[in-house]
Amino acid sequence: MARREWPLEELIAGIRDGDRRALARAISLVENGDPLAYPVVRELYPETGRATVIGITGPPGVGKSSLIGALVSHLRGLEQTVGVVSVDPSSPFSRGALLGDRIRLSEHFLDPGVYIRSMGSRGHLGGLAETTLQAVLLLDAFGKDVVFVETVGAGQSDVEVTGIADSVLLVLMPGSGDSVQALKAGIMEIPDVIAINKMDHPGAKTMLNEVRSIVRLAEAERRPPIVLTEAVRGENVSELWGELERHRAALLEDGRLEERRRWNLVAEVFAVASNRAKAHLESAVRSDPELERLLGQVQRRELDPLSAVREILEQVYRLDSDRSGVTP
Ligand SMILES: Nc1nc2c(ncn2[C@@H]2O[C@H](COP(=O)(O)OP(=O)(O)OP(=O)(O)O)[C@@H](O)[C@H]2O)c(=O)[nH]1
Ligand SMILES: [Mg+2]
Repeated sequence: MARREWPLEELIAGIRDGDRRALARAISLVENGDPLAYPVVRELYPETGRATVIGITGPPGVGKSSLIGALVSHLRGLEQTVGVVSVDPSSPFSRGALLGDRIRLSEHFLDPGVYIRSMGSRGHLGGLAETTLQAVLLLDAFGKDVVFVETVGAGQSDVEVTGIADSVLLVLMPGSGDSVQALKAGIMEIPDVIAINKMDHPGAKTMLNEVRSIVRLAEAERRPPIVLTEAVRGENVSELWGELERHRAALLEDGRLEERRRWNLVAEVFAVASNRAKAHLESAVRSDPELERLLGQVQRRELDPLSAVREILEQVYRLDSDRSGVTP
């Protein structure tokens, strides 16, 4: 089948009019790092900010996609439209994630009120933060009421991906001991809501108690509710949605939602800019034999690391690093 070429104006109008093919095309542009994606998002950006964005993170295989599937069914029952972006930070390609999600979310693929997309990070200077941000903005402009962003909780990348969310849901299951330790040690940020999925497994109650004891250490107002769920049978899914709604309503009530969103957007700009700056810096150094040579000198201990940093920043950005505070 020949791919239809979209003139820019048509692509933008298509998204405004709820044309799924236009949305799919625009998200592909975003995923491929195609410069054509910029004017599309730029035009639509003033129309965004209406969707409820929920980040869903957690270790591999705990049932994040299954739980999203169950939440989607629940929301469709409430006549809400939904977008889902699944991001796989471990893979530059979306194929692996796509296969799993095809199965987990299969009943929703044909529903015109639901748009599901799995994404990798292929060809992206701005990294996953950029791909996700742009995709979420497109789904928002498209008019989805709720947008879920799924990512495997793997430290930095999941923060990058869920940074745009109004609420963050952490999914665990019996046996997610490493995540419990990470929460305890403060390595993993305390989420807004926690689901302990696979409550049909033995050990769910023990897990609940363990997580409870950690959550109790947080300040009272930051203590997330914990819900036991069984995604495959939809058990406690409406309760889980209730907690997510309550979290959002509480934020909305005292103006913290606006504050959080403003803060999130600034953080996104910094995240994407930092990723791009890093990619730019690396390629600038790698393509300049003189700067490459500095790296070799550092490796042979002929030049100290900070002198190399100063030289590189001076050459690449004309930065006087002594005055910019870049080096001590
Ligand atoms: N017994 C049981 N199995 C579940 C439950 N929820 C999900 N599963 C199963 O757990 C497996 C992983 O589910 P997924 O939804 O793909 O998990 P995920 O967290 O999205 O996985 P990744 O995206 O690969 O990290 C699948 O075989 C599901 O059928 C549950 O509540 N109980
Ligand atoms: Mg998944």
